[in-house]
Amino acid sequence: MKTIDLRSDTVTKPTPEMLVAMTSAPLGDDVYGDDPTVNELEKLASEMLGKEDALLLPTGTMGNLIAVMAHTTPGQEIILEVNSHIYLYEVAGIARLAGVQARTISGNRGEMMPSDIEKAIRPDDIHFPETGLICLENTHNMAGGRVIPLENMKEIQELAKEHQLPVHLDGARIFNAAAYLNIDVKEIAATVDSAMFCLSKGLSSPVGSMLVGTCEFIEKARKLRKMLGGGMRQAGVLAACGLVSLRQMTEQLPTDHHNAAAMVESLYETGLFEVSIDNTHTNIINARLTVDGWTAPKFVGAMRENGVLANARNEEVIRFVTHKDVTLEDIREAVIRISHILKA
Ligand code: TLP
Repeated sequence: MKTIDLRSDTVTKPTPEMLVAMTSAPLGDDVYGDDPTVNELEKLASEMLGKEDALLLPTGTMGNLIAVMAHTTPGQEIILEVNSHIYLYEVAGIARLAGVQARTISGNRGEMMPSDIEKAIRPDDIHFPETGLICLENTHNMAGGRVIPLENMKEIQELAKEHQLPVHLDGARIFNAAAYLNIDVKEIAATVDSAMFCLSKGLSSPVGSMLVGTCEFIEKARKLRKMLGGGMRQAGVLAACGLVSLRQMTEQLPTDHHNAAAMVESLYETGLFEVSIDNTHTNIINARLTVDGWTAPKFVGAMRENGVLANARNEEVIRFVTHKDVTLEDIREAVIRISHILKA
């Protein structure tokens, strides 16, 4: 029985082009700044995102942490959405390592209202910490890969400018957002001061994320990356894959989105899940199990026994993620296996 892995787009294997590119990439020592393949990737990423400079990092988590550290000073407060990845899933690195306090705002499916942000910006008062940064996330993971509208990001940008605050985007899946909106990724990046995006998710690289921003910001970030132990040497073997990601793999994302929409429809037809086609913008599906006697973790265990892998969000919701290593046929097969479990 073939295993159908819908746990995350992080499970994607490198493409054959990546494996070839790794073996032929010119290499150097990136801590000395002389790995030509890393330099080429950083140049391409900054051009594609429309920012002055870029930095290759091992993970998105490190990219977000470094962005927070570079934009703030310890003791400040940062504003972020209550279900954001930085707040929920990055091991409180912002508290422990950046030394900042999180001020969370409840969004509407990941989207923060500018008026709520404005209320959270601290006025000058001897008792208060200083607000140092606003963080956004697009696509929004916990909101089921929902795309935050560009208009909302522009309004937040205006507000941040009025208060002289920087804005950082956790754009782990920024290319999915751009594909959904059918716009150049530059348009999204133009609404923020810095952005992190992942090469290792739908873009299929084995390892790697990028941070983009001004030259001054990236210079600071480079030093912080070294401090955190992320200064890699012949990182060109990874950058070679990243170049394939940026040149070829963004074309895969509309297929992943189409497959997710097809899966939502099939899950809906089983009558066993609450799913929303309107909220499934990209490659992430939040499916609420509506069968008595089953919890999401228990069901995830039963799916595993039937060769379908997914993650439970909580007691009720299961997350499925589509990506290049699952085909439409795999998805149809997964839903057949799922309905068999529940009907048995
Ligand atoms: N998300 C992973 C898990 O950590 C949950 C996943 O499978 O979705 N920002 C966002 C929005 C993310 O979804 C992730 C990874 C990250 C940052 C962190 O990236 P990595 O895993 O490279 O540290």
